[in-house]
Amino acid sequence: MGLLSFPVLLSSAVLLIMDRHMGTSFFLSDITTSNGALDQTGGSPVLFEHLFWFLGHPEVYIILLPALGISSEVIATNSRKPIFGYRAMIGSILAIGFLSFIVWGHHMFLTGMNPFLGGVFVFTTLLIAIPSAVKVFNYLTTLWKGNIVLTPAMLFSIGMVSTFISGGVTGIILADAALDISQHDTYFVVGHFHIVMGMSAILAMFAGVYHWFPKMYGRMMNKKLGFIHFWITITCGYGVFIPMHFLGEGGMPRRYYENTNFPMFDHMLDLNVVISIFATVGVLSQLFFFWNFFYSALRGPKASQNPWRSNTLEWTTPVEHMHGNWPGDLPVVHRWPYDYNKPGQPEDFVLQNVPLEPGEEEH
Ligand SMILES: [Cu+2]
Repeated sequence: MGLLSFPVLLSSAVLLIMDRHMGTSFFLSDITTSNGALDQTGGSPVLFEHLFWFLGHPEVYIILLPALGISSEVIATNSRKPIFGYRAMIGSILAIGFLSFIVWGHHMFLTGMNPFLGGVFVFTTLLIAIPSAVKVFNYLTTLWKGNIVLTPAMLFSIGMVSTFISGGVTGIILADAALDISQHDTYFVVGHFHIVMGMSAILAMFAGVYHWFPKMYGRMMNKKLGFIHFWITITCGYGVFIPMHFLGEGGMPRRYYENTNFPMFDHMLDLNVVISIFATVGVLSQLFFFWNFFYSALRGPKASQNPWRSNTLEWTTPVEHMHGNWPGDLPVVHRWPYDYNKPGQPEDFVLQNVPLEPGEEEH
């Protein structure tokens, strides 16, 4: 996705340099300055927006998709169940990746672009709700009747599913060209994307750190500090971004340096104070994480070979770091990574390099 989207931004940057220094007018229409009209005319500033958002929307998903992958792994491991709808999960992630390239216009409904074109972008954007919903339902069904183990990584992954839902729902409002008229460039947008993409990506990043920390440092992180970190982080995250939707409904614009200059926003001051308190506490609570991270990396209790009783190959490497990961021959993969609670097995997990027994179904 990066390979396909970043070159477009880079090309537009080149065109911008040419506009500024070589007398071209790719992005300049009739522009009057205090010195009179510019010589260059005939271009379109909206073209720059098109090229920017052709990068901008896929770029959001470049951040989000690894979060979905990490959560799939952590949720299956800690539910002690195969991930529900494995093929649908793969199909959905590919569909989200593909669709992300044909929805950029939903950032531009109010640029004066043709309403028919806007309608096309409404359609493609709303299509993304389908694979996203498939993923959410598959996460929930994976949890359903699982032997759930609430590690900090698991809590952060479930938190990711929560923010993916609550932020996704407001995306349906913003994806609609008509509803977007009153929400565009307000705090509603800020609240929406920070929940669905900012919080989801960060929660899953923490899930990944807590989950693979024993692999990275050979030591365990402190669980209690992890729980404290999770509950304060998610409470403050929601405490910051949910009220922003109401600020947006109230008409407060984003990107203003100083809203107190405008008396019509005064009645929303209290809500902004609430947001600032949650933001301050939320940021401070990250100290629990940093303390836990650095203390555990140096002094934490030694990790066992496979602390989460996971199936995947990384947990078969020796605890001591070594070149090439495995001593001797590379391990051979005999089974998929989700053989949790497989009937007829002595344990509730089977490492991927364990050969299938005679007569054993693959999965
Ligand atoms: Cu977008």
